[in-house]
Amino acid sequence: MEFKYVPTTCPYCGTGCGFNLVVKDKKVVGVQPWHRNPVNEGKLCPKGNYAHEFVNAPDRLTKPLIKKDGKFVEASWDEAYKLIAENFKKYQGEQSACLASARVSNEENYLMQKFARAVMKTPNIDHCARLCHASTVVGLAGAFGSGAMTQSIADIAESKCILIIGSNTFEQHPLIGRRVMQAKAKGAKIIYADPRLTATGKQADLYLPFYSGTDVALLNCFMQLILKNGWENKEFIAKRTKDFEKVKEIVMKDTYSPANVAKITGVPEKDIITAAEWFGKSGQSAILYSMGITQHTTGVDNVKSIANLQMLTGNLGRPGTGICALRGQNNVQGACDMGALANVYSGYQSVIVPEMKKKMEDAWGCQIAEGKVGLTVTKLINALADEPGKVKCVYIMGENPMLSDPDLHHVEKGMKNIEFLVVQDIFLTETAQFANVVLPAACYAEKDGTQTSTERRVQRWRKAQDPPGEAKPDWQIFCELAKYMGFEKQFPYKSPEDVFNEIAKVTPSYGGMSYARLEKPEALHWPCPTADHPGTPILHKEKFAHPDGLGIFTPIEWKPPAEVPDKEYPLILTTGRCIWQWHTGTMTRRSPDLEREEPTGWVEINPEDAKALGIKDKERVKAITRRGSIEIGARVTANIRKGEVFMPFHYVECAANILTNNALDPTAAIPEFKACAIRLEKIAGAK
Ligand SMILES: Nc1nc2c(c(=O)[nH]1)N[C@H]1C(S)=C(S)[C@@H](COP(=O)(O)OP(=O)(O)OC[C@H]3O[C@@H](n4cnc5c(=O)[nH]c(N)nc54)[C@H](O)[C@@H]3O)O[C@H]1N2
Ligand SMILES: Nc1nc2c(c(=O)[nH]1)N[C@H]1C(S)=C(S)[C@@H](COP(=O)(O)OP(=O)(O)OC[C@H]3O[C@@H](n4cnc5c(=O)[nH]c(N)nc54)[C@H](O)[C@@H]3O)O[C@H]1N2
Ligand code: SF4
Ligand SMILES: [Mo]
Repeated sequence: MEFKYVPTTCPYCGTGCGFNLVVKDKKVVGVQPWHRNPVNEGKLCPKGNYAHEFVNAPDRLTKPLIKKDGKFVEASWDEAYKLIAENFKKYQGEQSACLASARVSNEENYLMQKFARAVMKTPNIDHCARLCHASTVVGLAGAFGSGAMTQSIADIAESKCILIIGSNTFEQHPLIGRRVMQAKAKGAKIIYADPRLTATGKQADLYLPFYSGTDVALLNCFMQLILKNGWENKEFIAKRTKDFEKVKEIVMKDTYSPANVAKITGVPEKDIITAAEWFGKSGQSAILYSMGITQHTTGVDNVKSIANLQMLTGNLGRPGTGICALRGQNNVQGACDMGALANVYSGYQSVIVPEMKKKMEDAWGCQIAEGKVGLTVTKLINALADEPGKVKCVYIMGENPMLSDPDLHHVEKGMKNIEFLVVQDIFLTETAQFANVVLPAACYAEKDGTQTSTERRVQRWRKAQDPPGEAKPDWQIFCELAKYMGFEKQFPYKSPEDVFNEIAKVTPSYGGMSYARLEKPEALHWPCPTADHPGTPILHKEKFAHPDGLGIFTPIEWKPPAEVPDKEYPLILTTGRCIWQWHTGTMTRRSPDLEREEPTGWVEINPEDAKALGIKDKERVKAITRRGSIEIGARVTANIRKGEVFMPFHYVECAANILTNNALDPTAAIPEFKACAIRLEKIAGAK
C-alpha cells in the first residue's frame, strides 16, 4: 500500500510543532514525526500525535445549511451565497460585525479583515485574541513598542532562572515545556507561581502557591527585594529605559514588603525572598507567562509589571532572558499580525492614523470602513445583548463564543438578538445552532497556507487531502462571496500564495517573506522586512521598538479582581484547560484517543474546603455564581490552594462559562476568566 507523507504544522497550540500527515488512498490516516523541524525535533504532545483523528469525523460539515422554519436544510453554494449577499448588502456598515479566527491561516484572516473593512465597510472586526493575549498586545507594546514574545522557543533552554507565572506550560505548551526541562538539566532554577500545583509546578525547584489575582503584589515585592539588595541592572536602566523612578517609588512602599505581600498572596515570606534572590542574581532570567497573567480586569497591569521586572534586571535582548508570552492558539499570533483586531490593519498599523487608512485604500482599490476602532469581541457581545439593534448582522468564522465567552446566559441573549448570522466552521457548533446560514469549511489538513507561532515563526500548512463533500477552504469562500457582493476585483486570488504576496506588500514585518523562502523547515521569524533579511528570533537586542528606542517603565499598584469572595460566594473560581482537550472540544472531543482520557469536566477543590462542605471526591456538586449554576463532579486534591477552586471550560454539559464574570480590563477589554466568586453546594443524596 502506498503511503504519502505531507509535512505540515500542528493545528492546535501556538508552539508551532511540525509533523507529517500520513495519507493513504487520498485520505489522512495518521501523524508521523518530522525530525528535521527545529521547533520540536520530531517530538509531539498527545494533541499533535492525534491531530488526524477529527479530520475525517463522520459529522464534518459537508454542505451549506440554510435555516428554514427553525430547521437547517441543505443548500447549494449558489443559494447560500445569494442569501448571504442579499442580507450583507442590507446591513453594510456598522450594523454588521465579523469575527475572524485564531484557528485558520494568515491568508484567511487577512481576507476576513479585508472583507470586513473593504466589502462590509465595518470597523467591527476582532477575534478570540481578545479573550486571550489582548493584555499582552497592549501591555508589551506600551513598554517596548512591540506586543510579541521577545525570544525564540529554543532560547528558553539557555536560561539560568525561569519564572513561570500563570502558565501551565507542560500541559498547554508541552513542547515549550521541553525547553524548560533542557534549561533545568543544565542547572537553571525553575520558579513556579500559580494557585495550582500543576504538572508544570511539580517540575519546579520552588513553588509559590498564591491566590488568583494577586500577581502585581507579588511582582512588586520581587522588585522591592531586588532594589533593596542592589541586584538591579543599573546600566540597562540608565541606557535603555525611562521612567524608572516612578516605578521605584511605588514598589518601595510598605504595601509591597515581603511580610505584607505574604498576607495578600498567601505565599510564605521566606519563599518570596528566595524567589527574588534566584531571579535577581542569575544574570540570565526569563519569564514565561500565559492566561494566569492576562485574563484579568488588571491584565494590562500584570503584563506591564512583568515588563518592569525584566527592565529592572536587564533581562531583555540577550539569549536566555526575555518575556515569553506564550500565545495560545496555533495562529493567534498570525490573526493579530493580519489585522483581525478592532484597532489595527495588518502589521499593527493603526486604523485611526489617516495615512494607514489611505495606504490600505490604495492597495485594495476601494473605499474602506471609517478609520475608527471597531467593537471588540467582548464589546460586541455586550452590544448584542444589551443594545439590541445596534449590530444586526454577524459573520463568524472558526469561533465558538457560545461556549468560550464569559457569562453564557448573557452571550445567548446576544445571539438571539442577531437578525442575520453566518457561521463558517468545520463542525455544527453550539454557536452555529443560532445561525441563519452555516458554511462548511476545509480544515488545516485540506488547504495550503501559513500560520505564525508564538515565537513569530511563520510556517507552512500543506494540503494532504480534499475537503469532505462540498466543504471549501475559508480563503476560497471569501473570494467567491466577494464576487456575489460585487467585489471580485478586490479578491482576485487563485491560491493562498497570491494572498500571501499581497500580505507581504502591505505588512512591513512580513515584507521579505515568500512561500519560496518559507519552504525550508526552519521557516522565518518576523520582523523580516526585506527579501535578503534573515528574520529576527530575538527582539530588542540593541533598542526597543519605540521611536526613541527606550523601554518605558509604568508604575503599577495592585488592585483586587472585580469580584472577590464574600459570605454568599466564599470561594475563588479560576478556570482553564487540561492537556487532552482543546477549548470548546469541537476537535478533541471528536478524537477518540483524547476524549477517552478526560471525557467530562470537574471542579478541583482543596481537601480542607471539601471537608468543611462535606464534599467527597467524585461526588456531584452544584456550583453557583451570580451569573448561573451548573452541576459537576468534585475532584478533591491538595494540588489546589485552600480557598480556591478550578474548572476546565471544555465541556458543554458542565460549561464553566455559565459561571464566569464578563468584567473587562479597561484598556484591553479582556474578561476576568481567572477569578470570580463562587459557592459550592452539596446536592442532597448525590454520590
Ligand atoms: N491542551 C490544551 N493546550 C492549550 C489550549 C487548550 O485548550 N488545551 N489552549 C491554548 C490557548 S488558546 C491558550 S491561551 C493557552 C493557555 O495556556 P495557560 O495559560 O498555560 O493555561 P490555563 O489553564 O488557561 O491557565 C494557566 C494557569 O494559570 C493559573 N492561574 C489561575 N489564576 C491565576 C492568577 O490569578 N494568576 C496566575 N499567575 N496564575 C493563575 C491556572 O491555575 C493555570 O495553571 O493554552 C494553549 N494550549
Ligand atoms: N472560562 C474560560 N473561558 C475561556 C478561556 C479560559 O481560560 N477560561 N480562554 C479563552 C481563550 S484564551 C481562548 S483562545 C478562547 C478560544 O475560544 P474559541 O476560539 O471560540 O474556541 P475554539 O473551540 O478553539 O473554537 C474554534 C472553532 O474553529 C473551528 N475551526 C477549526 N479549524 C477551522 C478552519 O480551518 N476553518 C474554520 N472556518 N473553522 C475552523 C472549530 O471547529 C471551532 O468551532 O476561549 C476563551 N475562553
Ligand atoms: S505542543 Fe502544541 S504545537 Fe506541539 S504538538 Fe502539542 S499541541 Fe501541537
Ligand atoms: Mo487563547
